[in-house]
This record gives sequence, structure tokens and C-alpha cells, in this order.
Amino acid sequence: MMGAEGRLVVVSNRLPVAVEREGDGWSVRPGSGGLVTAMAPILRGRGGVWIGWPGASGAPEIGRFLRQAGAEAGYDLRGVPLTAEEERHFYIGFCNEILWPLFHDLLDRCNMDPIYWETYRAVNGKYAGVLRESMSPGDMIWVHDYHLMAVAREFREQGGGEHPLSFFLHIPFPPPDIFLKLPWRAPILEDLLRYDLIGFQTERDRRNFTHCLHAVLRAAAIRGKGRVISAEHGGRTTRLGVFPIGIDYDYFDRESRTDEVASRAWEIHSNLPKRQIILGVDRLDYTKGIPHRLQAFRAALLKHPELIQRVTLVQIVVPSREDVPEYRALKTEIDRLVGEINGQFTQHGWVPIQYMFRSLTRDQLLGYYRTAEIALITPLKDGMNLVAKEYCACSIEENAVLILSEFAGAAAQLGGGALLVNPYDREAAADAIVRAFHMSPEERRTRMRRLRRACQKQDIFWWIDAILRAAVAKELHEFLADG
Ligand code: ADQ
Repeated sequence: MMGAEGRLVVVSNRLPVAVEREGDGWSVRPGSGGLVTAMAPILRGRGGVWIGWPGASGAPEIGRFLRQAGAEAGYDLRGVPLTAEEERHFYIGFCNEILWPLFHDLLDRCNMDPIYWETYRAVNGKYAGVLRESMSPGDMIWVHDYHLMAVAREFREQGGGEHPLSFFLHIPFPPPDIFLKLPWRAPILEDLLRYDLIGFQTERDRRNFTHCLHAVLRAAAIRGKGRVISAEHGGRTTRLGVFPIGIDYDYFDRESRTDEVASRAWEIHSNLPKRQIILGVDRLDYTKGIPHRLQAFRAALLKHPELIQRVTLVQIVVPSREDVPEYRALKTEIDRLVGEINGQFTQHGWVPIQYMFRSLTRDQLLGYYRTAEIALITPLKDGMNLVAKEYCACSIEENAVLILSEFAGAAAQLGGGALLVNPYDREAAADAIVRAFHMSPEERRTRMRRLRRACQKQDIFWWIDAILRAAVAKELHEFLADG
């Protein structure tokens, strides 16, 4: 039985702590990020467990580290140890070389190696095993993301029983044209339907999912409308919900008003005087459209020489997945394009692109968010994109324009205030940069207010609450009014 007040058991690929080698020993670093911050009070309040890979299966005393870190965090941490081969075939292989590109519509980047699939299922079985050992009656289980789509099936087959399980997909779900290319399309859909609730970021993703159900598992029937609907298949019912993830809006708004962030912002702008800052912030990833964005910026400079000396593109790229060769190749391409554009346009006292390849401190990042007049966020496809929302929450002066890809999940909520662009359309993206540059302060304020309201209304706490309510609600119609 799942209770509305039972413990919360969270399962995600990684634990919210990182165990790392430090000299001859090991250290444990607490995780940050919106999800951890938002989940922590709930896990502490109602009691909870977080299950995931600690990132360093080789650490000899990992259990002790996790107990210690768990005691500090206020909830239990349970590690799922992965062998080097499992890390290779499950994480790098099935997750990063198949699911990640496929679910972002980038079929050409997939490496459909059958060995990956076997390991994916086996590793999901490992997570399910740790989950089974960690369960108490009345607990609520919430599994996160594409790494763990088979956990419900494994859990049930290992005798975990009919204990209800909820799942949230942080990345997009692809349309049938793409999904049907996956050799394991039917078992993945069947595995997903072993969950009791599946949450998607947008209507688009849920629609793609139901279209795939129709195309692959003809027997699946969809019922209802609104925020939560249901799919019936093989005598089971799975709820399908749309829950766009939010940010801790009040935290970003409050922090960006602090003296530390204000002085960062002042410092950034006084080093780049008499111009507008255009900001790009992304993890190093080919889904984020960084080369396309750089090309659009070049097109804007070529077509509109009035921008010369008057704008600087600050592109921050956070290192990620550097052990995957494709990511190294992407880094080389970005380095080359930045060099080329700077070589082409730099003038005395003005460099068009300021490029940083590193992780920033919170204050630095918030300083950029607060001071940049324009944010250029143009992923080729993105589940949500939290950077777009964080930028709005930190734009407290409201003299700011958000240029956003129509293929980011965030476009569904932020389309009313942002300038939406197709990231593949270089000329249109260039025109949006010029439009943002010339936009009047009144229009900026009106648009930014609308954006800030949208981010504040459906923040991270709203998101968690909506999913937990959908997980425990007895009747579907409880959600119709909310749809
Ligand atoms: P990501 O692909 O990682 O997340 P995103 O949603 O933009 O993408 O989140 C990135 C996070 O990293 C932001 O919270 C940001 O603050 C942080 N960050 C960015 N630059 C940083 C820096 N220099 N230093 C430190 N932190 C930095 C996946 C999906 C998304 C989905 C999220 C959440 O791909 O589509 O929005 O999960 O569901």
C-alpha cells in the first residue's frame, strides 16, 4: 500500500552526493541542483531514502561514507554499485549512446549495440534489487529519468509486489517516426507501462508517447483529458501526467538581490562597458545547439553592423561527459568556431565572444543571469531547460529579453514572453538577436514580467506537489480542473 504520508523513496541514476578520490583517500561531496534542493525537505520531513549510483564503486568503505552523508542530509542514502563494464554498457552505452540522442531526435548519433540493451535491463534489475531491500510498508516510490525505465518491471518480477511506482521523464519523448527505429521499442513501452504514473515535461512528450503506444502496442487504450490521463494495457492502468519541472524561484529571486551577486553583476558589466551582454549557458552537449547559436550570432554581426562594438556574446559551457568521444569532438568544434568568429570580427577594445569552458560558482552564474540584457537559449531539443527559468527569476531589473528555442520544453510555458526561434533557422535566430537588441525598455519589462510570473507560479515545489498528488489521487477527475 502506498500512503500519502509514508516515506518517500527516490531512485535516480546518481545519488545526490558524489564520492570522489582525494589524494590517497576518498571524499563525499553533497549534490546541489534544483531537484536535490527541492526534494531534501520532503525527504527529511516525511522520512526517506535516495537510491542511486554513488559514482565511485571502487571506494572500499562506500557504505560507511553513505551512512555518514545520509545522517548529515537527514535521509538514507543507498548505493547501487556498478562494475566498470556496467558503467560502460549501461551508462555510456545504452543511456548516452542510444536513449539520449534518440529521445532528442538525433538518430544519426545512436549506436544500437545489442549488448547495451542486455546490460540496461540487468542494471535496472540491480536498482530494483536495492529498492526492494529498502522498502517499508506505506512507502512511496519515485523513479527518475531515462536511465531507469525498466525498474518497475524488474521490481515486480523480483517479487516486489504491486507496490505503486511513479516515474518522471526529464528528457523529451520522441515522435513515432524516430522512436520506431529503436530495436527495443516494444519492451521499453511495455516496461514503462509497468509504472502506475508516468510524468512528462510537456504535452508534446505525452502526445508522442501515446502515439507510440498506438503504433507499437495496438492494444493500449487512452482515456481522459487534462493534466492526467490514463493508458490501459494488459489489464493494467497507468496514469500519464504533464508536469513541467520548475525552479526554486524564490531562492533565485532572493539570491540575485544579495550584495555578492550585485557586485558580481557590476564587475561583469564594467568589464564589458557600453554594450549589451548576450548570455548562453549550457552543459557541453550536442543537444544544446551551441554551434548553431554561434553561427546565428555571426550571421547577426554580418547582417547588422550596428551590433559591432555594441554586443558581446558571453558563452559559458559547463564541462560534461568528457569521456564520450562525441563530446570531445563537440568541444573542438566550439573552440574552432569561437576562434573563427573572434578572428573575423575582433576590433581594438572589442572581442565579440567571451567564451568560458568551466563550471562557475553560484554567485558568478547569478551575476551573469542578473546583468545580461539578452539570454540566447537555443537547444535543438530539450526536456525543459532550467537555465531559461533561472535567467528570468534573476532578471530582477526586468530589462532583459529571453530568446528561446521553440524545441525546449520551457517554450510551452514561456512562449508568451520570450522570442521563440527555430534553432536550425540561422537567419531567423539572427533576426531575433537584432530584435532583442533594439527592443524598448517597456516591451522588455512587459515580457519579462509575464515570464517571471510563469516561473514563479509553477515552481519546483508546485511540481513536486502535483506529482505526489497525482501518485496518491484515487480518481482521475481530481486532476481535470487543473488541466
Ligand atoms: P540538463 O540537460 O542538465 O537537465 P538544464 O535544465 O538546463 O539542463 O539544467 C542545467 C542546470 O545546470 C541548471 O540548473 C544550471 O543552474 C546548472 N548550471 C548551468 N551552468 C552552470 C555552471 N556554470 N556552474 C554550475 N551550475 C551550472 C536535464 C534535461 C533538461 C531538464 C532538466 C530538469 O536535459 O531538459 O530541464 O534535466 O528536468
